Amino acid sequence: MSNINNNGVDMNKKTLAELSFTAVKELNDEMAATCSGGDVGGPDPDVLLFKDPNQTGQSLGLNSKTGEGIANIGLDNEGNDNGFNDQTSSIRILRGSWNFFSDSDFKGQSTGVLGPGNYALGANNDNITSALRVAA
Ligand SMILES: [Ca+2]
Ligand SMILES: [Ca+2]
Repeated sequence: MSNINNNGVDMNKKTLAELSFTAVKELNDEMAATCSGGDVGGPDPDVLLFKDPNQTGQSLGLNSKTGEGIANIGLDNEGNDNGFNDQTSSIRILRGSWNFFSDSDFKGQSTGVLGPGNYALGANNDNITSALRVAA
């Protein structure tokens, strides 16, 4: 008579993205202050952000160790505005599993965890401000 499984999670109502977001948010609350050690714009990126749909337009590479990320995508490694805040319309993930957020410091709306592949951003189009590498 119930859809609730042994973990108390109603799988018919929770999407994978929502479940992932909960786990990542807990990670964020503990680690965001010290884990923003990723790099933007370097060679051999783990992730490419594109300003236009379907992996076209100007791109920005991101690199990070697992458990760290880029707390403000709009700033380059010298702290200067790189023009990429709230501009991303598509993503290519080359390595790792990542979560992208609408606000700085891994807050706000989340895409959910995404592994290697090409993605459109849907509701988060022109909204992404931070990126966290959640798995290798
Ligand atoms: Ca765009
Ligand atoms: Ca934003």
